[in-house]
Amino acid sequence: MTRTTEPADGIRDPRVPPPFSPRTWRSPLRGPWLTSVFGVVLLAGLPIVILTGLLSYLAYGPQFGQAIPADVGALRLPLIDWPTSPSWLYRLTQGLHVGLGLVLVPVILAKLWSVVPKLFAWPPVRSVAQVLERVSLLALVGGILFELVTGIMNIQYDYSFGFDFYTAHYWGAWVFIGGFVSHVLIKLPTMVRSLRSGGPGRWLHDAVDETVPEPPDEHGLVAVAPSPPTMSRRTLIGTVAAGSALVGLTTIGTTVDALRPLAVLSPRGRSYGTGPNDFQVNRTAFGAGIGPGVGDGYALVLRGGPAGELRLDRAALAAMPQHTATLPIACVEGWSVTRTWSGVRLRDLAARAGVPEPATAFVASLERAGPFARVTLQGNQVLDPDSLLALRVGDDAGGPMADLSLDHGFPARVIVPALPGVHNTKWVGAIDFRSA
Ligand SMILES: Nc1nc2c(c(=O)[nH]1)N[C@H]1C(S)=C(S)[C@@H](COP(=O)(O)O)O[C@H]1N2
Ligand SMILES: [Mo]
Repeated sequence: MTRTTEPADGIRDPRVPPPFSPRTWRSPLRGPWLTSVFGVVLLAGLPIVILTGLLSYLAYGPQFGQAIPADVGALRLPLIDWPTSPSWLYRLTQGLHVGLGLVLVPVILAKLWSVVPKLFAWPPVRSVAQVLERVSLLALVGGILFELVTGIMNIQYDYSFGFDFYTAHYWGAWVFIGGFVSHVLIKLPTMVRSLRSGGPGRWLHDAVDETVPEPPDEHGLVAVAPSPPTMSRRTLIGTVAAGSALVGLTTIGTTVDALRPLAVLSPRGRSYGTGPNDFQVNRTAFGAGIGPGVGDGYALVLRGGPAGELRLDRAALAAMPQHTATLPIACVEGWSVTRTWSGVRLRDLAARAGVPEPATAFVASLERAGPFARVTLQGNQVLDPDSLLALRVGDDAGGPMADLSLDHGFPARVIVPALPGVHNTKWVGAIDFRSA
């Protein structure tokens, strides 16, 4: 075989053992074109996963110190007031973050497989440039694997790692972003060139018995001692695509009501209550230490007005003007559901408390401990006409309404358009409206 470039030392030196000898890697499918096919898919998809992840951080209200981690030093993002419209905004951004992230897993694994010989390049240190490239690859590969593992464990409710998920996922994201950006800058020309070399469908076209390795490359991806092909490139790419499609099919049901039965990988089971209360529960009343007697003697406490504290029992709340809104709950873990909610507008409660133009509202649950028992809402989130202290819930198709079940926040819960699910506080005990 004639080579256009100087071969790595390991090729001719028989003392270099596997896996560092390039002869270890025999698949005839590996090569810059194949890697670039997976690369271009990731180049299109991963920026969306990154951006929607950062948006989720912003949606948590870092200006109130309630995004996690609260203090991110130099990596502070520009603060914005998260909007309340469109009401499906967080459902879309977070559904994309989790859903697309999962769908890309097979592609990421295939891309890593396609470049694995580089991981064992010999000699390991050749030049300063090569060391820098390997460090950026470490950030890239380590970062993406860390983000995938922590993200998937989180949506599967597995908090067995001994650190805070949000904090780890946030810092891991920046390690990954650093690796990703430098990798794209370094590799973009190679990717474009490799894809062009494949021409329209050149490598895709070959059947298995026509499959030959790509021409020798300077990157060390093409096998120097290839085995005979056992599958064609299009079979490999098709298998990866089918894997992604399967992941997509078993995930989409966590956000699209009609496809709910397909969500076989969701750890949340299938039944959560009766009638309109039959939808996902993130923290159960039992888990939150809320007993069935929570409604006895219940009175919502309103604070912040000039007249001091005001108490409204459920009858008083029910006697106020009731408003109905059809709004999603969209959890940071990717699932979402649309329901019709009815109750008292938050802005009516603010006016009742004597703070008609609140800058913020601090909502406290009756739940004592628990990371999500308290939240600060922005002014626009309090004043939106669809922002409710909900007392009742119905399905998304105009069916009959029922009182909230204990698990969904009886006697009363917050529901605000486009708000991350986590901030739709259940079992609300008090709201403190603040004018500045
Ligand atoms: N008091 C309280 N409210 C809470 C939570 C909580 O742990 N405690 N979990 C939140 C989360 S993470 C989500 S996604 C929504 C889910 O609402 P649901 O359980 O009624 O579906 O409730 C939110 N409200
Ligand atoms: Mo959530």
